[in-house]
Amino acid sequence: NLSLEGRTYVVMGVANKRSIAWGIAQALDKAGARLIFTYARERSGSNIKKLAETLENKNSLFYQCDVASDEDIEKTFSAIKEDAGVIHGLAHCIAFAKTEELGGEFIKTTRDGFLLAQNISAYSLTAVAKAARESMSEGGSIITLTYLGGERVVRNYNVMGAAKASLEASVKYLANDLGKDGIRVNAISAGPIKTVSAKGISDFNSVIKMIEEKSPLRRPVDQEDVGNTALFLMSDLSKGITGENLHVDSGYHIIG
Ligand code: 0WD
Repeated sequence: NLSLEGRTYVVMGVANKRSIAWGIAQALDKAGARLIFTYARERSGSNIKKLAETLENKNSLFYQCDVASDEDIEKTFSAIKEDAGVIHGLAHCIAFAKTEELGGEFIKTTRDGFLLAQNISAYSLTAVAKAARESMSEGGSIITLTYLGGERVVRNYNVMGAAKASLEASVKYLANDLGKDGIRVNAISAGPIKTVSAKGISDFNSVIKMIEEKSPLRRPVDQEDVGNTALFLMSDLSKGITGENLHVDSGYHIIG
């Protein structure tokens, strides 16, 4: 069933109440899960602590973790192991690229900008999966967030498209490695949602307009849509699914 009673999940990447990660946290909380939040910036940390007061389960834990640092990841996950014991899943909702590389021609991407986007937005999944595995002795579910721009050319998505392609391939390799431990790894490919990160993409409003006009459901998705799908992927109802890229995008990806 969909109940996550007695289970613990790590949610990485809540910056504020509009973050997709917050939609995921709310869905997992409603299902009875205990939550562990990690954040990069102090400011996000104080936002999350305030937001967490609105959750039904008041036993959340909080850790600062910059996924660019192996030391941070190691420290965070050993603290989590010590403080929370066994964990049952992890939601990786983290991405970063330089704003100036999210518009115009992809060919102008710099080496530094390319590597930065790959480091924070793609490699970090493998790094945190490796660390989280140590606490996932009962098996579980890891999810990450991706976007159609990793499969196709989406105007302005550029360097982040290359990072999402790498992230999506990582999901498959990680799913293969971790399957024998009863750990599933999947991606949710979300349609465009207005968040702080989305503001970095040039001409984001016209992307939303396109969804309203062309997607089968004729509406953009929201944090709740993604949160509920994350709940399904964290629960045993999805126990036969791994290495999958599940589109939560009003069906937009099937339109030519
Ligand atoms: O339309 C959208 N918003 C979509 C987003 C459509 C499809 C996918 N996604 C993806 C994003 O690419 C990302 O992977 O969903 C994920 C979450 O995105 P979001 O909810 O749009 O983003 P936002 O609310 O801005 O949070 C992203 C967070 C950062 O926020 P702050 O403001 O604290 O930097 O990513 C985290 C951080 O919390 N982050 C980091 N976390 C740890 N270490 C790092 C880092 N180095 N860099 C960014």
